[in-house]
Amino acid sequence: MFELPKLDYELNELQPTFTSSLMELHYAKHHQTYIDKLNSALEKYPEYYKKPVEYLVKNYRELPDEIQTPVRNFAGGHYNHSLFWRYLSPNSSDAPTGQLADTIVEKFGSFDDFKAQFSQKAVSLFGSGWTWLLDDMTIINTPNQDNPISDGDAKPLLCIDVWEHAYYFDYTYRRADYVSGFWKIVNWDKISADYEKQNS
Ligand code: MN3
Repeated sequence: MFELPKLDYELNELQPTFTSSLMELHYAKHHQTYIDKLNSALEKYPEYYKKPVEYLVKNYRELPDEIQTPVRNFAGGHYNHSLFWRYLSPNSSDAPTGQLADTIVEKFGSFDDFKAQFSQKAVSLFGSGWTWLLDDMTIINTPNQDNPISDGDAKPLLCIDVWEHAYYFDYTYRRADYVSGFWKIVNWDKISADYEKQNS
């Protein structure tokens, strides 16, 4: 059975970007619901409880027909949120370091230009979905709970949840303000280390 991952921080530690109430709703309610629905979708196929969620997201098209769509949505929801929480920190460093910092400058011109492009992509996403920075230095949007690993070899380095449930409680319709706040809690130390590991 899949379980809610523990966070590296308390629900009140991402303020002021996220209030504790929003974190409680998003983590303990929305994320938990994706996990509950994934577990119930797999009831007839308990062998998949033992697989890493990443495997299910990557290979959902190979699964029995009747569970492909629920796995796409609910394993996707579980995995995407697990990545999102992992990329955040109350002790955010302002910018990436090392190899990732160099690659971002090479590809986007500057870290600020990267942030502007990523923000623009997130603010302009229509409907519900996610914005991603992938390790091939592309910035893409995916709809609903889709994850880029289902459709290619590039791996996520950073993502932002742009479903309304991710910000409406704190920001109402002001998605751009949410995206600005997001930059204050990005765990660049962890993301920079991930990148070094993937490229070593
Ligand atoms: Mn969400």
